[in-house]
Amino acid sequence: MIIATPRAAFSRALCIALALGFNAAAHAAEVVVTIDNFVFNPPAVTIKPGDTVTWRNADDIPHSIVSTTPGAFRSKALDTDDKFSFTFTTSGAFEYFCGLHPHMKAMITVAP
Ligand SMILES: [Cu+2]
Repeated sequence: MIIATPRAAFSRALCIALALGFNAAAHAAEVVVTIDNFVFNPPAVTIKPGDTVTWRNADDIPHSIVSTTPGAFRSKALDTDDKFSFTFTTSGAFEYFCGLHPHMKAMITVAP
């Protein structure tokens, strides 16, 4: 026989709250784009609003991330193993390039 004490009820409510919170957090994904040998990899990423893209420079020379959409996102020069993260809150297609090597181009698509 199970006796529902107030303490058990509280524990159950806490579990539900944690589960809901966990689900909300799990919904927002983080995608990693690696910069290696003058290439953004993967070059095209599709994410949902609220997701975060983290770029990591795996090259032994600096790179940066510059959106072609003015003011959207722009990193400083990233040295080897430096990271830059940006959370996309609005839908759209965001092209970007390396500020130091503008021929390096890639794209983030944000779609619900
Ligand atoms: Cu570069």
